[in-house]
Amino acid sequence: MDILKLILSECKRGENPYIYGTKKIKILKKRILIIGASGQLGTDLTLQLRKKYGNHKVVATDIREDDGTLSKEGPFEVLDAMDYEAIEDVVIRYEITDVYLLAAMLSATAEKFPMRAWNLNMNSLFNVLNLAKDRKIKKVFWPSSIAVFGPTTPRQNTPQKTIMEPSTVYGISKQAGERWCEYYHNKYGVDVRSIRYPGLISYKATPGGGTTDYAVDIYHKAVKHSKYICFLDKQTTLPMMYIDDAIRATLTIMDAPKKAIKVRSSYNLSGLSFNPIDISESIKKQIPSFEISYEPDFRQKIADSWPQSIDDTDATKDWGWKNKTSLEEMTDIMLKNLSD
Ligand code: AKB
Repeated sequence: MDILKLILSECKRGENPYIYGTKKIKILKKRILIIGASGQLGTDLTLQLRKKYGNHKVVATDIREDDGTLSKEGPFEVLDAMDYEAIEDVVIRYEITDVYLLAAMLSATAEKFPMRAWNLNMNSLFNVLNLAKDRKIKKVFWPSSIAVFGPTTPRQNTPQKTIMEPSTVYGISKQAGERWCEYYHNKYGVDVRSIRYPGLISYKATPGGGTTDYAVDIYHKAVKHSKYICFLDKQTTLPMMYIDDAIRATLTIMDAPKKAIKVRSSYNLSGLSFNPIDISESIKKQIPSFEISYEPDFRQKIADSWPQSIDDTDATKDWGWKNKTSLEEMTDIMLKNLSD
């Protein structure tokens, strides 16, 4: 795009720095790289960041080719999160300032491939932290998870700081990642920000390999077959969140002034807490014929080691976090969009 057109389009979106001051200069200079953009969180986050900053400013990348969802409106590249040189090359070519590292192996798959999970989850993080340490990028977002907690953690209203003895490969990698994020911030001044996501529920992209995935799958099966066989038991209460809230949290923490971010490991984030009975009851209100049955598998043990609800006082205090979407509202949105 030539520079005149760029400035004109940015004027229309209220982003012209000459009119709107120095904060807007920062926005104009911002160029974002998303690694692992085709996953569940990445898809919605890429679309939202492009809406906010402009399509051409958000470079989506993934280990797999895109099906058109992300490459239609903006730049897309195939990129391996484990390949430092390849990431550095994209950073230089696109003059990237902020990196969102979303590539990871989630809890259920990681139990099957422990070493692959550890290598992917840790090496990708080091690649991005080292780019920031060498001042090749300015800001990093890295997602942590409720999986950092374990069977010895208090399960109700789990505090920000508490016993953390994760019993899954994924949880161990996320906890180690949190320690490294804090270390890189304290030692090298790296501006890294992180959230401990609960299970995320969305309709644009499906999750892959997680323990909380049932809460997405259930909506797909409800719409298609009016029944669902759940791989977790009926009373398994877990922290969850609708994707719009998770994206809003991500944009808010990344926009917050540096000094507001007091936690440089990762913030607790609370949204909803429900079990398979609760979600099936909310579906039944709209699809009365819906039936659920239970066949718990190895994922039950993972779920049983995680908290049931989360205390997110620090996120509220430091950068104004508040969840919005209720279970009933989420069911409404999910069923409507999956039926279209
Ligand atoms: C998983 O189930 O592994 C993820 C998570 C809670 O981080 N959704």
